[in-house]
Amino acid sequence: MIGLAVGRRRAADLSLDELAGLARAAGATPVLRTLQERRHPDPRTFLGRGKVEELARACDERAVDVVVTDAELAPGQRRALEEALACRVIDRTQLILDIFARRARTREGKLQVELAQLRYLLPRLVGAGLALSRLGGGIGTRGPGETKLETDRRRIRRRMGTLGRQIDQVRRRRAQLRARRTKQRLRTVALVGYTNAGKTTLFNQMTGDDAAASDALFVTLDPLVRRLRLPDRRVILCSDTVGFIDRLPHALVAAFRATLEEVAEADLLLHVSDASSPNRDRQVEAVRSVLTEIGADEVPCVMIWNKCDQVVEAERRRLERAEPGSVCLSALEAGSGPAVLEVIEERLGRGVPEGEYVNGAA
Ligand SMILES: Nc1nc2c(ncn2[C@@H]2O[C@H](COP(=O)(O)OP(=O)(O)OP(=O)(O)O)[C@@H](O)[C@H]2O)c(=O)[nH]1
Ligand SMILES: [Mg+2]
Repeated sequence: MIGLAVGRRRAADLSLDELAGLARAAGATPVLRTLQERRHPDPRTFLGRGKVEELARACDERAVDVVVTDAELAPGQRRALEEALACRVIDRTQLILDIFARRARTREGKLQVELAQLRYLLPRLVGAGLALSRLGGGIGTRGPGETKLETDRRRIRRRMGTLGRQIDQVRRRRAQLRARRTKQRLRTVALVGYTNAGKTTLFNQMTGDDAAASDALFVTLDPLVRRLRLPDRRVILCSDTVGFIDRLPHALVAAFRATLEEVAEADLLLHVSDASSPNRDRQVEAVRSVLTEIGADEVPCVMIWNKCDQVVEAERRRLERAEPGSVCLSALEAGSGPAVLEVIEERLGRGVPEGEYVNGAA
């Protein structure tokens, strides 16, 4: 893992912690970590020369396969670093794309990830170094990153066109489903939030589902929708979806538009945030900026401060004051599901038309 503290050291440090989490999610074991404070990245080698030499020795000693940089590298910098370090060099964006490629299960998910990878690759084809041409296992080599790279741009563009059309079909199908729901007058609530905030854990508490939740980044990729019944007997739809991250690669946001449109068209968002994270404020900001990017910033939103079992009482009170209408809870506790349903009921408004009550099992 290498990072460059151009601004505040602590922020760069936390960002490297997150990068290590991402590397683990991609199946790698982080063994080394380098942070250099500099006013500007070195135009040729990103890190300063002395630092590069030091790192080269360390990489050799620890038999490092891949070096991950927290910032995006210019193609020339990547090539120079790969030569100096004698190993593959990838950046944070590629690492995230790699995790998505590993985790995608549905056809839709796979199409979206492949499109995102190609979008990322296309402008970087010229001057692509070892990372893009070398075959082999390990992280950063999945999907279109491995075999198709010797092919020309035209072929990639053609493939992007095909993928785009297939994803459009998926979008149309989703839009039809949404239209049907609107006709049934079912309201939708979407859980959004930073990756690992506890969205799926809360979703399970609310719906009685047992979707996979775990202490790894980007566990959920494909959206999950369930019907559930509010205390006033109204039936609504609740969706759990892919988590956001700081500097979420734009290529991914663009490719996941079909998935993210669900969020933009929801009646209410529950923004689940890990209140115990040292990075909490930055995470909240990152989620808000993705919501804006996908056109969901106008959707009514309730802040859910999760993991409050890890937060002292005074801090909980401060959080609730800072965000009017927000709720502190712990999704690990069984009471959190019903508590959130009460909040939803209140926010969706009482006194809804008869048609919104659906009989039968939720
Ligand atoms: N201490 C504590 N841990 C929690 C709480 N809620 C969730 N967790 C843990 O946080 C981790 C992440 O939970 P998930 O529900 O998978 O998070 P997510 O937001 O769905 O994450 P992704 O799908 O990966 O984006 C798991 O290890 C949960 O057990 C909580 O209230 N308190
Ligand atoms: Mg999840």
